[in-house]
Amino acid sequence: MTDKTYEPAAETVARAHVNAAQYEEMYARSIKDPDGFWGDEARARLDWIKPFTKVRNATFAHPDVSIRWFEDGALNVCANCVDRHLATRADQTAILWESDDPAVDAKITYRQLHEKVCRMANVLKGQGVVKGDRVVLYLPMIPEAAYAMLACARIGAIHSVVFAGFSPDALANRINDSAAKLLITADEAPRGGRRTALKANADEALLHCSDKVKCLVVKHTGGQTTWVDGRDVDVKAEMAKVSADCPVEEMNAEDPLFILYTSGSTGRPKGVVHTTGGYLLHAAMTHQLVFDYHDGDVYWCTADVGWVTGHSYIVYGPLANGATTLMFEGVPTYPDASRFWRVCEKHKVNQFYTAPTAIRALMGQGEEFVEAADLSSLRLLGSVGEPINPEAWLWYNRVVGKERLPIVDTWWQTENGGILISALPGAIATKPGSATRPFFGVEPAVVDPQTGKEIETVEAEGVLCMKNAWPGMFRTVYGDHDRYVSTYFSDFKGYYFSGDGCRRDQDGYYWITGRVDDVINVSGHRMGTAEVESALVAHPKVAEAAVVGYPHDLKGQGIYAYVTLMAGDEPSDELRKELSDWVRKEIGPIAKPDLLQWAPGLPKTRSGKIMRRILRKIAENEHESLGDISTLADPSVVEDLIENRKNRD
Ligand code: 6R9
Repeated sequence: MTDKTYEPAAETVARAHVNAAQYEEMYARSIKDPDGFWGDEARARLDWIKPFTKVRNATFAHPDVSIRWFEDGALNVCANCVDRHLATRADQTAILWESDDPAVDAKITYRQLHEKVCRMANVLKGQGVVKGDRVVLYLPMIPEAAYAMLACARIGAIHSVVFAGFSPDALANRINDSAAKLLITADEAPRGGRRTALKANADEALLHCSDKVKCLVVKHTGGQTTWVDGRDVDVKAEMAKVSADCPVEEMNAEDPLFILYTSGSTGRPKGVVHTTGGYLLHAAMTHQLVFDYHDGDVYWCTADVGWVTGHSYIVYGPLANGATTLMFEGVPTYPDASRFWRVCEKHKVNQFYTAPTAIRALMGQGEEFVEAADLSSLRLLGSVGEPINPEAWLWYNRVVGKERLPIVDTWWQTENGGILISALPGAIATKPGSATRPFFGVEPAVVDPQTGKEIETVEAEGVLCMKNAWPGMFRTVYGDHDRYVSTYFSDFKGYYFSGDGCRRDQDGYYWITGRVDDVINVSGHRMGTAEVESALVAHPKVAEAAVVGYPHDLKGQGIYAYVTLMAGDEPSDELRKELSDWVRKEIGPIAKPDLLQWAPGLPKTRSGKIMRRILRKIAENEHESLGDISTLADPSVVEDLIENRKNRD
């Protein structure tokens, strides 16, 4: 079933920016002559303040990894996303905002966007923010989130967006790690008819930060908040007072644009650093070609700006292309499961980009919610965040796409900046569950994890690596370049290691099989098992904890926690709830264990290493195939874990 190939429809091919022959030709050039290829693209797609003379200066060679693109060029991201469109499309909608409340929406034209961004930039300057300073954003999905990102870019400040679902502790860690000067938040974040008290969370976070950190507050719902005089600033009121003119800062192509924290297999989340020129080029080009965006289209990516998808495909890519980008504050199931489709109908959406977890959730609600809406404006469907299972793909294709729309399953990561493997709608036939083929300039390698050698045959199975630098890739881990090198460039020397497993089929198509490290993907959100473990062991009653993923019908993967209590503490349902709430408080609701098993002991090797392979098998209810357990220090603990396992599906 999954090997069936879907050829693009004739109308898709006719409209597409790139057809099959052009894809082959452009791809070949991008690999053979990357300097020529990317130099041309960068000149054609971006406005430069100072033209570059050098395209690429990059090496993956261990341990001196260093990546630079267009390094002697200068430009400004905000000027490229806003100012340069004023001459031709000042009155076109830039941001189409759909509130959580289905009765409320707003259209912000490029002219208005320019004014708002300049005002916001002047407010930041007024607070002493200068080029190179870090600014943390903790905001709902409101236009002010885009204004704030672009305002930072305009004056050369580095933004770090923290997903509004993260806890005060997680927020404080990110403010402190990046030594941010300022936090921008809102009173409340409405989602699905409920409100999260963002400002109250921010207040709590700021107790753990330097008292020099200022807090700009967007009064969005008007909900009650406490106010700290001298620290808190009403942004909208300040924006009304300051000038609507703000010059753009000339930025070197390699100056940082933003930091985005993401989970890895060890330790605290890493601050992934993206820079100016290469990132914007990659975001803009992939947005145009992968989604086949044309002038006048209405494009909707349902991600949150707290994740990289929101950065590249709600804000930077679309706005660089002068697009109309839809920004949605709500959730797919509020007021009911037809919301996505109602929004597509209401705003005549042409490209719709969402995550498999949302598709699976909506699949379960029944087709009538989709049928109720007129989806005739749609021309393309996209998927991102996790492998899309063929059932979800086929439903998306049949029920939403009416078997006439191309589906682009886009594989990429926070670290990558933009899409690396995906179909181009008019050029590449699709297969349900495969991300298909690499984007221009992207050279994947399937590497044998045992030998570390690249598998050269077309059909291959192993771990997914990249052989060469692409413009949008991250340049470092904030404040810790050694961690950059050791996490991504050391296991397989000479390659970028993605952390994903994959298979390449006889047609050269890539099938991503999921993470091979201790990262789990819960509803498209990346979570390090180590992060959840360290939250659990921080609880005074927990002696030890081990966390693994297990297959979950809706979320893709669920969080399964094994917990050993301190001597003298007894398991109880109250304690189970207490631990769950504890993790929620430490990290955020997305990290709450779905299943929590009391473990009198954990399976360990004689050297004391937890055998996660065994814990994963038990969590997956695959305890029949545990493999060799004779090397365990105490094999009897396994019996108890199997007997009391929580997943019996
Ligand atoms: C953009 C984004 C990255 C991880 C990645 C992989 C998984 C993302 C996927 C996919 C299969 C796809 N992933 N897209 N797996 N097919 N189309 O999601 O970034 O949050 O950093 O997650 O997500 O496992 O390694 P990020």
